Parts: sequence; structure tokens; C-alpha cells
Amino acid sequence: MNFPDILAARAEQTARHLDAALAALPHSGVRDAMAYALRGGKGLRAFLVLEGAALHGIATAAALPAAAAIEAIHAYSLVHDDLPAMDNDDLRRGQPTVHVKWDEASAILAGDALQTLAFELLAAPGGAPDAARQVLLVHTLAQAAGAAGMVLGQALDIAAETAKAPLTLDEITTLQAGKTGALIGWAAQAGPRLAGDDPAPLARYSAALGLAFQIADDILDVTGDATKAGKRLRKDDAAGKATFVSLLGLSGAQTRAATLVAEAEEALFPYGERAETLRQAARFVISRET
Ligand code: GRG
Repeated sequence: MNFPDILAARAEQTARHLDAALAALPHSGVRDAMAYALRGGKGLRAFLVLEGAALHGIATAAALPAAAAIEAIHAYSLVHDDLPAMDNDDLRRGQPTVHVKWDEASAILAGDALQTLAFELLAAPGGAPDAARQVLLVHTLAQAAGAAGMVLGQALDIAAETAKAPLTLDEITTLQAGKTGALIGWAAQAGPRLAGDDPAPLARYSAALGLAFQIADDILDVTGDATKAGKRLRKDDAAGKATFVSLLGLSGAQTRAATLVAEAEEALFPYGERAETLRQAARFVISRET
């Protein structure tokens, strides 16, 4: 199977798990909005969970709660990020954003409920092989998603919009390590944590991968096709925001992303050939069009 097919298969397995969780909820407009927000993503974070789990001898079925949990947190972050009070976007994954299709209150509630669903899935029986590993997963996900991780990154991003001077490269790197890096990092480390193994090699892999992913996002914002991307592009430039491209130039950003991919691949050395799919993922992250 080529990499896009592997990614799609992993996304499908995770979607089935999420569908079953949603089916157990009472029917409501919020549930419909949650289902809508969970559709159409690439499933990169779920893929990282399932692939990291496989590398550490954890079966897909045992890793699906963690894969579904991280996609639920990711979907919540996108729904809230698109709100008028944040990025004010009307298009996501090629479809109207949740607050456009429903309304702002529904989008806030769907995001809230997606966040709590993530912790419900992870904390339910079967979320991990034993209670200590389950608590570790819950604890680290809360840290990654919260005010030391993704929420902090988002807050720094919002503050940058009104800052007197554009951010420096170091400041943007810190911001992105929270905003996009924290969830990617959690996803990659979930497999070894489920197995009770050392997550350090996959932590190194995902730190490089997360940053490469964000640089690719900034490059896509400048060079991408909005129809393929399924969202509005060239917003950063219009807002006068510093990005990896504005700070490094287009070719500088491309070179930095390629160096990070090489670093990510090197971090997989302890796994040998078995980590080939994760190596492909690193290369995919900087060649993607969406
Ligand atoms: C609202 C607390 C809060 C946080 C939002 C993740 C985030 C923080 C905002 C998303 C804004 C954005 C477009 C960031 C760029 C990187 C990114 C996370 C892109 C979307 O991830 P993909 O490409 O999305 O994995 P799909 O649609 O494939 O799931």
C-alpha cells in the first residue's frame, strides 16, 4: 500500500470508532455538529497513534481509543479556531465551518463536547492495558491540549496579531511547538506509553515532524491551491503575521522543512526497517497539498 492509502485506512478505522461513540450519545444538534466536525480530515494524528502502537506491539483495536481521542481534540481545536472570536474562517476541509453551518453557540458546544469526548474515550474501560498507563495517557493529553500546550500556542498566536513587532524565529518556533506540535507529540508517544515503553525516540521524531508540518503549512499558505486545501489561504500575509516563510524566505523555509524531515527520520533509527511507514509520513508532511 502506498502512504496515502495507509493514511486513509487508518483514518477510516478511527472514524468507525468515533461513529460508534457518537451513536451512543442522545440525538441532538450538538451531536450532529460533532459528527460533521469529525469528518474529512487526513487523520494524521490518529495514524501516528496507531503506527506508534504497532511499533510497540500494541494491536490496532487496543490503540483505537487513543487514536479517536486525539482526533476528537484536534477537531474541537479546529471548530474553535474557526470561530469569529479566533480566526473567523468560513471554510474548513472544503466545507462551511461549524458556526457557519449551524451557529456560534452550537460550534462552541460541539467543540466543548468533542474535548470531553476525547477524555471519555481514553478513560473508559479498554482505553489502555492497565490503570497506570491509562492515567498517564489522560494526564499527558490534558497537558498537551491545555495551557502549557495547544491552548498556550493559540494564545501566543492571537497575541502576535496585535504585537508591536513581528515575532522572531525563536518565538514562532515556541508558539508552534504548542499550537500544532503538542498534539502531534502526544499522538506519536501514545503507542510507547500504551506499551509501557520509553517514548523518547518518538518524542524526538514528533518534535521534528511537528515543526516540519507547521513550516509546510506556512509554505502551503503562500504557494497552495485553496480548492485543494479546502480552506482560505494567504491569510497570514494579509494579516501581516510573521511566519516561517516571511522569516526564512520560501526556499529557506523549504530547506528547513527538509532538514527537519531528515532529523525525524534519524530519530527512528532504533526501530530500523519497521519504522518505514513513519519515515514515509515525515516525507508526506512536507509534500502534502492539503
Ligand atoms: C482553539 C485552543 C484552540 C486551538 C486551536 C490547532 C489550532 C489551535 C488551530 C488550527 C489552525 C491551523 C490551521 C493551524 C495550522 C496547522 C494545523 C493544525 C492544520 C490542520 O491540521 P491538519 O492538516 O488538518 O492535520 P486535517 O483537516 O487533515 O485534520
